[in-house]
Amino acid sequence: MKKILVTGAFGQIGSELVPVLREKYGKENVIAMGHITSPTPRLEEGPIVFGDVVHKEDLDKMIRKFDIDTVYHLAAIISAKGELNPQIAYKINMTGLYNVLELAREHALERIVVPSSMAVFGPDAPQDNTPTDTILHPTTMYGMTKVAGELLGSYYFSKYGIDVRGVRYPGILSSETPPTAGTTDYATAVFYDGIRTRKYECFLKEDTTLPMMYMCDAIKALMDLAEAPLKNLKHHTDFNVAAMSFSPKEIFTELKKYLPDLQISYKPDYRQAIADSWPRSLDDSAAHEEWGWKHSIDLPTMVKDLYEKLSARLEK
Ligand code: AKB
Repeated sequence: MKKILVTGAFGQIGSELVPVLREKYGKENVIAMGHITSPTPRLEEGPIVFGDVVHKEDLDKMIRKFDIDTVYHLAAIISAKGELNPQIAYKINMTGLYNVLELAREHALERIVVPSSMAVFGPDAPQDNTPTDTILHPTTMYGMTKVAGELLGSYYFSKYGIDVRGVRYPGILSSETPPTAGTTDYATAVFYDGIRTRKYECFLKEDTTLPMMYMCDAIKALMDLAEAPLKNLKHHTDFNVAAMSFSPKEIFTELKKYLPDLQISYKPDYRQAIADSWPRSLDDSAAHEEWGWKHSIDLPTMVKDLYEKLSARLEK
């Protein structure tokens, strides 16, 4: 049975990935490692540990203690928070990944799964149906660390045979953790503010179309790639994955079906420039061809599910 360490486990993706991994591989075999934020109650149903990915010895201790063979390395500072503190983003994203890869080499780990992001693209890439293989000139520290991370992962594969894999996520919407640090987080924040106050001030312009995905598809993408036969993969660390694209206006219109008195105002801030540098839609044909990727959730289904889950929790 696999022994999996998940870094950044208390964050947006980790809080939902860990329970799914535990269902598949057994509760005791998936160790959730977090740092500053608190774990959700569901994470406490299995082993949780505290440690900082910037400190190699913290990771080393966990790998030895739990006899880890696979790491899902989620710990990262994402776009908006990264622009507020690029130095911290560089340290966590680069040193954290480097530590994980070096430990993978030292302990001959079986697999490293590390998400990348559409933030690897910048204004020089085609914005519609952006291909997996195209020019990567990001303008954010987050995007730069993700490009470097993809390349480092590929280097460790070709130089040391470490099986490093990753998908480039679009914006992800989810119900378990409140949105904080991303440029695409407006799409979840509107549910929180809308349900509580019936008002939301959006930090992007109404027509800013971005690629997005519901969390269950995001988890499926990472786990499907992690399980794909190595011989089928031509790419490793840099698969575009897509589900839907929408603008603020489009998702707000969908949400108004459930909250007809929702009032929206727009006050674009520094995050608008980040969004403007990203794709409007992604071509994920490489993921489809090499490991059979296909999303299942569309905009109306996602909005209904998110509204039902969050209104049940927030209106208590
Ligand atoms: C962000 O907005 O920074 C993230 C991402 C696209 O990686 N959701």
